[in-house]
Amino acid sequence: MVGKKHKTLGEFIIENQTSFQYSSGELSKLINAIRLAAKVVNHEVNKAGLVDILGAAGDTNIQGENQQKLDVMANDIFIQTLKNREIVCGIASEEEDDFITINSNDEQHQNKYVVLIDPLDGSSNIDVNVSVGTIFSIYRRVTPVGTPVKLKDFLQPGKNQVAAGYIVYGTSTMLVYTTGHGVNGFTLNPAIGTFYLSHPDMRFPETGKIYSVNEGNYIHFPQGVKDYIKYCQEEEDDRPYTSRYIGSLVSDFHRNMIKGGIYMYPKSSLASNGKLRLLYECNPMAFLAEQANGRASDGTTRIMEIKPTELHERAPFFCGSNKMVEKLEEFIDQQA
Ligand code: P6P
Repeated sequence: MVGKKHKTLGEFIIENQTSFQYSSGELSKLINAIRLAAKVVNHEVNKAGLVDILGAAGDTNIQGENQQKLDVMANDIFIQTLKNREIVCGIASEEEDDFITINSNDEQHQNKYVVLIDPLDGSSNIDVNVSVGTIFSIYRRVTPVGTPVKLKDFLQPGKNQVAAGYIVYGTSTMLVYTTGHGVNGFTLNPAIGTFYLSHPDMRFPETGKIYSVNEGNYIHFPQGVKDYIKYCQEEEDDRPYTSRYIGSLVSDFHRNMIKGGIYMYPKSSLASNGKLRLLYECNPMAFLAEQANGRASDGTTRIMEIKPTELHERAPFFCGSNKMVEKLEEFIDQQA
């Protein structure tokens, strides 16, 4: 008997075409471009151990981090794929110092979307075979269509996003994204290169028992965060919680969305605004979290309300099950 046919990502995009607000099919084409790039990066990531592609590429990015060859390769693949589709007017990337202006063949192009990406998040895990991911965020431009894109097109608050998502290159490769109508997860069948709808309507449980933070930085955290971590460890009610931290935001987020939990990257005496980048890490993950009935803040302010001032600015980031993030915010508020 033929098994139940799972819907493919392509079928899902066509079915939901009409729900993309004022989309003339361009947003669908954009998601399709990301789908293609995800398959190419997946192929490279999966064979990384077999060819001499591991190790630093010898350069450092604007973050001052050693660029791994796979970082650079993933960046090039996503940028080239998006350029080829002539749907976007600009791209910003963790691996690019400045934003990239896309001048379509037709100078008076009508491309109205900008894309911001972290092409390979969790890159410190690349050489040790731990899952990594790609994060993307999509906005409509705010400057006139047909003119060169400007910085203000990228410095929009996260609440303006029209779509966001991630690809997690893990034990299986998944594409998880939202266009503002809930969150859906698609699993790649590598044998035929097709993504199937495996996790429809993903939602954070209202609360959970997993907290994810690099406890090695504990002594540097603000007092409110220290108090919340101790709260998670107390023997009371449904506690102590379990500590799970992969060191790859996409993987920690994905597990917590399925099982319930909170991910924390606080500011500290070592990093006054935390480590995660607001535009292409915090905002897309915050959009997904809220669309999945979760919550995302910097400890006091909703992440998607923050007005960005720089392309690579960082923000403290707390994200996950609603009740857990609310509890964390209470502890921070008590120390305010
Ligand atoms: P730390 C990866 O570099 C990343 O941006 C996130 O994916 C991850 O959660 C975090 O940084 C890990 O940072 O300082 O705990 O090693």
